[in-house]
Amino acid sequence: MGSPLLRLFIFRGTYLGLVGVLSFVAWGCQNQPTGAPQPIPETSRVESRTSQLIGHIVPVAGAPPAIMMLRPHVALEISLPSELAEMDQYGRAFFPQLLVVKEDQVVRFKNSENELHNVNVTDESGATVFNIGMPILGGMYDHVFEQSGRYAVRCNVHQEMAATIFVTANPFAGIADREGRFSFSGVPYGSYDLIARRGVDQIEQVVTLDAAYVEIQVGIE
Ligand SMILES: [Cu+2]
Repeated sequence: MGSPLLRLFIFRGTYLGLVGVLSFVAWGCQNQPTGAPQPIPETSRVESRTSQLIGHIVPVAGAPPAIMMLRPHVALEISLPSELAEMDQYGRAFFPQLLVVKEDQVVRFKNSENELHNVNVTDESGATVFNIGMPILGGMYDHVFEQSGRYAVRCNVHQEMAATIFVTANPFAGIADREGRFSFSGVPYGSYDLIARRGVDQIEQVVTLDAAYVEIQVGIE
């Protein structure tokens, strides 16, 4: 009994089940502690040469969050993030109010509410980069910032609407959270300047990444 098609399904099901068991056993074996050091396969060796940096910077009450960056001491081939960076408008506010992007990364501006806004972006000298109207409920505009720097974002219809876009050439950049915690993963081993920037204040310290996890406290020796 059973059609050829049904038999095929049964066969494939058994086969996949067997593969599942075999790979589970192999995974289990890899995790057994062994007496002598085993040679590491080439692929694992490459993966193990990246580090996760976990850090903390003392938060300052009332100050903007710290922008954290890693500047490598040797040139690194790190590709741009594939996802779009987004700055939305709703509740008569920009979200997020601080956006950190890489040079040449696409930034998408959106208007998600039933209220007319504009997006007026100026550079550090006060020169207008662009100023566009944003149609209600789905207005959208993409822009690529080619120059590092700090850009002010405003809506001229609502004076209370303001945000900042920070553009950097550093391959690793992000924002510390409310408690001052930050982390970077997949960072190639090596030495870096860790840069912390809050408003126009900036501090730098050298970090050496030579282990899978490295912890750092910024600004306190
Ligand atoms: Cu507005």
